[in-house]
Amino acid sequence: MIRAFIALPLPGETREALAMLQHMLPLSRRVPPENMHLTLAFLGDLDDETLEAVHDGLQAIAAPPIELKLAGVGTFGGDKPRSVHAQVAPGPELDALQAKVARAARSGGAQVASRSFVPHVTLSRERPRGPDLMRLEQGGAALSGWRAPPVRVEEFCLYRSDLGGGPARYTPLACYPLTG
Ligand code: 2AM
Repeated sequence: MIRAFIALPLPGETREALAMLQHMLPLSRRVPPENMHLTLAFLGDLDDETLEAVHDGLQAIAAPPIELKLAGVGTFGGDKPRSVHAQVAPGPELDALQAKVARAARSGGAQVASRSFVPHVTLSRERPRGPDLMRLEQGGAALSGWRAPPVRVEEFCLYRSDLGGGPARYTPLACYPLTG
């Protein structure tokens, strides 16, 4: 079985801007910049046949490039945040791409959660506590005006995720051009 997900890769300049943002916040266990991405669909463990069917579906997607605007800092988990992320401005092209990707993955036999899509780039998956949480709230508020230079992303990729022993390792299995 292969643990897989579909994401937009981020250009180096965006990952550098995000790494600087990480250092302005009281984060532990930062996501390494080379691992940063914008998840479109998490697929979980797939057998080879399903992976192949998902790949075929993704190859057939026609969609335009995405103009990504990263702006502001957020957390998931309400009063007890469990992760910290850079927010991504929502947009119709991004929503449409995510819907196509999720549909293709489901048609291929993968189970994709149907919860609503909140585009983001995870900066830390550690639960911030006590003083760190307070500093994060203050820092996050102070950085609500944070922006990365807008970028154009011209492909999306199917990734394999290997966990265990330190940070996850993400390997692109295939990338698909956004030229539609
Ligand atoms: P994230 O973008 O919020 O960090 C690869 O593991 C990506 O898939 C991660 O970036 C993570 O989302 C997402 N992911 C991992 N496990 C998940 C799960 N159980 N449900 C939904 N998304 C998950």
